[in-house]
Amino acid sequence: MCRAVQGAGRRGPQDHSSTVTQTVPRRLVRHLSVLAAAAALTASACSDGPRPEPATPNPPRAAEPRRDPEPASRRPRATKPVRTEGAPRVGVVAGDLEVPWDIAFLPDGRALVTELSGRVRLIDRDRRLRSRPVATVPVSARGEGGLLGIAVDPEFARGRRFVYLYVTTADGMQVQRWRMAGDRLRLDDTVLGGIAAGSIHDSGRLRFSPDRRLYVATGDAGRRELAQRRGSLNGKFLRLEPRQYRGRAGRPTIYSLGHRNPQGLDWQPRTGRLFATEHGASGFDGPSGDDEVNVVRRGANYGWPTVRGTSHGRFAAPAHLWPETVAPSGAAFVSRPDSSWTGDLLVAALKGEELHRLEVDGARVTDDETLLDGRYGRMRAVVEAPDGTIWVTTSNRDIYGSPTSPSDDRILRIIPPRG
Ligand SMILES: [Ca+2]
Repeated sequence: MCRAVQGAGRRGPQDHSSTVTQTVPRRLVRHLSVLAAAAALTASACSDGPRPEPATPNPPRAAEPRRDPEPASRRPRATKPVRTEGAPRVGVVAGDLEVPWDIAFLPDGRALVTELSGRVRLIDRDRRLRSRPVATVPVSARGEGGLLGIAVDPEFARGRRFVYLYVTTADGMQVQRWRMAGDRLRLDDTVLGGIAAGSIHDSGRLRFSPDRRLYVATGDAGRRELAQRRGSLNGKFLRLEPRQYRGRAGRPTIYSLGHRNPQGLDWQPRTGRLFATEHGASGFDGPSGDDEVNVVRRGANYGWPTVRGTSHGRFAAPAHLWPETVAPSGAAFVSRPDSSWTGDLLVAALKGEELHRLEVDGARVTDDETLLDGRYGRMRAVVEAPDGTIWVTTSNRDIYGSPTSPSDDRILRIIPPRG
């Protein structure tokens, strides 16, 4: 049976084209490519079991990297990325997860996945989900909080076998360093604390920059005045040096301020610009809408809660704006070559229940294509796998969602189109 078709939820493939038509006024949507993607999704829907994979011109196993002692940033990427002809193809890597919040790949190609409830799961190189968690992290799973982001030490392959977790605790948000021994993670130390947690706006994303600093996004925790308060770590992008994240951070660098709830960040290939997504107001703290993509620069103030929308005055204005709420979460550039998506910024949208493919020219967003619209529900994380495929997590079992499939929540694997 085609479970994905049965469980497609609010917007099934049959009404996809009408959905696109209705949303054209608020989005720059490319009808043909979206419809082509919808057709491809329909074709692959019957493979929507626990971990089947649609046939692909390039067998993924053959394209996976070998074990390599070099850190990821220095590893020569000799293997060709997995690509497909025509429309993107979507498969399901894993299901029955508890709000998979973030994904980080180990140098050997295996993937670690955080679940909001506190479990860290391991997906083997053959994309099989281990049933036993590699760690169960004590969390304060209140509202939007819990076990959120994950990042692997850039020198993991050189013996720094550390994994960094972003956790909501009873004492606030913490960045914790865990050590991987065998297939288990053990708590090593708390790297960073002093970040207020709330039942909302905990951000939760952390990522290593190409120059191996650790960037930690923080939300306003529902107290919007914190974002402009320089003495607070909330509503900021924080930056940690290697000696800080491998020791104790002490006072992190406040890289930028004036953020409401940024949940996605990545660096543009070649230029090194930091792009980040941010949720706009949602009613109680202002009229709903005005979700942002920002180019985050050191020392800049992004304006929350003083300004919003396109008019940012003396504050740094967004590079892209969604006037109506899509709730952008994870973000990742397509960095591997040979795809028509290479260089684009992918953004996972929660309320929008879609993946946005933003075309970027320098620091400007020039186009916004909607993919997977409504097919799989809320989208939380998006990452580029070592083999060049795109992994996306759903978030239909969080406090705002409802399952679109009996196997929610799931991790999707998208094969980008050749280009
Ligand atoms: Ca702003």
